[in-house]
Amino acid sequence: MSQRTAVVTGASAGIGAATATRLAAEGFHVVLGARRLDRCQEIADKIGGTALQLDVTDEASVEAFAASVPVAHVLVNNAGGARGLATVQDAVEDDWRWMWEANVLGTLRVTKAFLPKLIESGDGHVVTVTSVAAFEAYDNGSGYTSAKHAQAALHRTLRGEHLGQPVRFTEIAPGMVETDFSVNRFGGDTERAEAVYRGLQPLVADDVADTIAWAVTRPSHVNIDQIIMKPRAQASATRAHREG
Ligand code: 8X3
Repeated sequence: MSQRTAVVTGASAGIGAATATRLAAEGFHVVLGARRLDRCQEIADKIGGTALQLDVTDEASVEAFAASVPVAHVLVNNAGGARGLATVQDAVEDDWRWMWEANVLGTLRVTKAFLPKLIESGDGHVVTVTSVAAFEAYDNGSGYTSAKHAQAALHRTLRGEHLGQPVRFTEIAPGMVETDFSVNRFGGDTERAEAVYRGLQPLVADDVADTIAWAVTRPSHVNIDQIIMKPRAQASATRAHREG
């Protein structure tokens, strides 16, 4: 059997990089897409994958990316993230615009571009990394929680729209994962980012990659619809047990 291809967006760091690495170990040829091509290339060199520039907020970039990948079996919609923490009253429109572009429209664009190829493969799979923020609305997080709710609604809709076709859909909804997520959310403020994970053991990117790899390596007739995963010390987006 020829090697299966997995496409991972946001693959230059964090969950995306870990997932690319893990799927290569599972035997996939991995196509890594992200804005930072040099970072993707470094990982691709290590795992025998292919690095391509991808900005999911840019339709032309998504089109060019998809045109370079003629065959795909697995798509991992991982690109996205948060910008800022502000009340609705103080919401920064540009932050909202970026979060909706990256998480919602980015997932829409990339999924539209790859679905025909995934179905054509005869055994396709779309994994979308949402968040506990796709289930909960929390104070100061409305830009992100609303984007994640919308991204999840988009993803969950696909499941019904493609019933009967050879493609599976899995939503992975992580809670606290220590990656660049919080550093990016706080515009590079590492101290503020570190405080998010202080006093507890957060998930790491490999934990999520491990779960994604498990979902995509189930037999073709098994669809893992949703997995919500959090550190043991985290009960919800706003409730965690911290030591010290
Ligand atoms: C990240 C998890 O709790 O910051 O997707 O929304 S949270």
